[in-house]
Amino acid sequence: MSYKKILTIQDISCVCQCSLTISLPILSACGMETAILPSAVLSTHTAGFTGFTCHDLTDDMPAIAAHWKKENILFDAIYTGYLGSTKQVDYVESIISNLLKKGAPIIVDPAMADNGKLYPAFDAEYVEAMKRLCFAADMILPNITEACYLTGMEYKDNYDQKYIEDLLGRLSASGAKTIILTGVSYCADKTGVVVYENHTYSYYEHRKIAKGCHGTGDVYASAFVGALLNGKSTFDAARIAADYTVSCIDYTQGDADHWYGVKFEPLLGELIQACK
Ligand code: PXL
Repeated sequence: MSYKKILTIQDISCVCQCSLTISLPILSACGMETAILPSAVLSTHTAGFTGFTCHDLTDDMPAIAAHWKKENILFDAIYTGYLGSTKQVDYVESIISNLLKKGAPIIVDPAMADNGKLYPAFDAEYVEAMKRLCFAADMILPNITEACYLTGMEYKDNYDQKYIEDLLGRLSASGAKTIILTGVSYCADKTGVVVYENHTYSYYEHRKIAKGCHGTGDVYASAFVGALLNGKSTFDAARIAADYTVSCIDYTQGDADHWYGVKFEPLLGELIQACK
């Protein structure tokens, strides 16, 4: 594999394992030069903590991007996650136009909602901006809640294959290209991911661990990008990322003090091996 330089744009939540504190180590472990553009600095993530601090970095983004442009810095891929504001989506679009090598994949995790609800920081205007970004991307990794916000379809806890195909059909009709839909579960003890590529669906089903964990969407997306840029097919990257995420949840389970994230670091060797 050639040495690639990827840019990832998401927040820094200083403690609690999410966004950049997950993506940077995972992408580096997968063998990539990993450049970061922090969208905001928070004391912790916003899911489960109260009183967290948040310093929005929106206004710093244009100057950072302008400096990179002046230095002729170009990236082989871009992967965006949790962004701090609607305006940031505009800046991300400008970075996509100006700082990517020709043909560089644009991978977007909408990272805005889960379990039927938007995260506290976001509103309808943000959803509209995220639609633009997702439908311009080469690959998106929504969960079912995010796919519902992107399409206007009703969110359901219980659904069948037809519902999932409708969701994917609507995403595709709106402009989505390759879609990796996460958290698709047709029975109590299994879940999985549907890969929609070139009008074909494939499903990778795996064990479901009863208790949900914070940060697993970021572990999944980062591992997916790492495997993909190591030359794996979309389906294989989706499978490798799922297996790694399940291992991380398994490894964390049973430690009540570690409710805020998953212990992904001790298992990086497994991911590196799978990417070979
Ligand atoms: O893992 C997604 C995420 C990233 N960053 C922040 C979050 C969340 C989810 O709640 O709050 C700040």
